[in-house]
Amino acid sequence: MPRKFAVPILILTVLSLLLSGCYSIEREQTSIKATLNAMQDQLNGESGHSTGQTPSTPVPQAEAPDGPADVSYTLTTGVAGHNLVFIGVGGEIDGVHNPTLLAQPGDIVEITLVNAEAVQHNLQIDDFGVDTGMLSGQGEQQTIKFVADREGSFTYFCVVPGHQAAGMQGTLQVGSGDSAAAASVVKSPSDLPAAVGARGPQLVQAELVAEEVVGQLADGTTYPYFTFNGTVPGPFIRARVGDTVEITLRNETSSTFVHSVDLHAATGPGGGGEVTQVQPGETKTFTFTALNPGIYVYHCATPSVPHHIASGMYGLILIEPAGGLPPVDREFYVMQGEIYTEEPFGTPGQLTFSHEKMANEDPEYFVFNGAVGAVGLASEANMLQANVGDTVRIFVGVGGPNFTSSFHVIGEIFDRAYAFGSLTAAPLTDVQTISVPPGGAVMVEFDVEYPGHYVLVDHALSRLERGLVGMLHVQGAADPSIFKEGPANP
Ligand SMILES: [Cu+2]
Repeated sequence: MPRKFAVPILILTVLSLLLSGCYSIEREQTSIKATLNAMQDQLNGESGHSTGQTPSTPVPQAEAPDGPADVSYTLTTGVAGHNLVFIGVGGEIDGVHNPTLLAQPGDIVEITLVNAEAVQHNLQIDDFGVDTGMLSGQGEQQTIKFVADREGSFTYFCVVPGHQAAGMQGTLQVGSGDSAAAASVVKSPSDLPAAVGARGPQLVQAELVAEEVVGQLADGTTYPYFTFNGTVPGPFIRARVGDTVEITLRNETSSTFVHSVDLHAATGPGGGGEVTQVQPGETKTFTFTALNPGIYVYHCATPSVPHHIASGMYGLILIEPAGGLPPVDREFYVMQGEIYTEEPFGTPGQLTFSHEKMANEDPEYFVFNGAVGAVGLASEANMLQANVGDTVRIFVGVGGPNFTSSFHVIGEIFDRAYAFGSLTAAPLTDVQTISVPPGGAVMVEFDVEYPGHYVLVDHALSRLERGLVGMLHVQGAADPSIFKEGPANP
């Protein structure tokens, strides 16, 4: 009997460790450590300037153009936590880590790299055949000059082994500035399937696609997200108790990590996590019967699991009770998570994931639906909208991976709160704030009786200053018997 379970578990563990994110992370960390050690040696062990292992001979340039540059940028080298970065100097890129450099097709582009420490670095753009040559002395600098003769996104990076993986890379964007803007990963809180209602059990099929995308975390700030179907949270899956649910997980060919899915609504090994470890380019399918109604979290279950979750791989699956849920006027889908970056909150440019801060549960960002102010503050398109008199229902989940939400809507009271996602227990009534644990969800309902803006928060309000805020906008006539400014009897 134990043997029956031990084998698959062993296989799973080995597969997970060898083939998955863990492997990549370990490999990345090893190279970062090696890099840091090398830097340490160079800074401490050796004395002064005469020590560079590689002579700093400039590499011949690919026919530098004549004439003045149309755009010129200066970058210096630096360290951000455990990562190495290029840092912008002057102008709009000043202080920005791995800034996106902009040029128009045909521009003569000049990029100067200044070496900040007595450590080897270079900057090269393979697409244009240019390279600063290896810099090794502190303060040493070299300029490359070339014609950006075609439109597109091109990578600049440091060629020293391990440095690109450790973070030394950025984008040269030639042409339309629009495409330089990072993709939005924000899931609209209004994007939910229609209610299941009173139908009988049937087959429900859902396709999840693991996509690794650089997305906008805040204005001028991007983060390397892991997503289901390109958004955070992933798609809202909706079925009813007794349904046969067929889940297909495809991992994009462009992915660099293994991914998987564990649905808390599924009864079976790992909630599907064991049979869905998918390599890049691979697809796997499994089927479960929805035995218990409720509102459930699903998430990636590939080591390092908290890395995958913190990077955005979570969503909700609703299993409606027989007969469906009572109809309401508005339904919304909101999930909370934390993001752990090497760079402090508010740093512009492309940020990098910090395994150490994640392990220490010390996030830089807290977000609803994946990005700072995503739900209605950063973009009105994602605001929760309702009219006076509506009954509003919000499905609130916490992907986490670590922090419990004290979910609250400022200026409203939950008429009904379905704690812990149970839809069969009687709801709590007249609730101000409800706890939502990581890997848990709730359903709250309330009538909106008065117009205005109502702010969604985690009442652990320090998190508001780290990006965790949303907005419900209620339109309609103001009823002074409910609320008014001034004394009761003027
Ligand atoms: Cu994953």
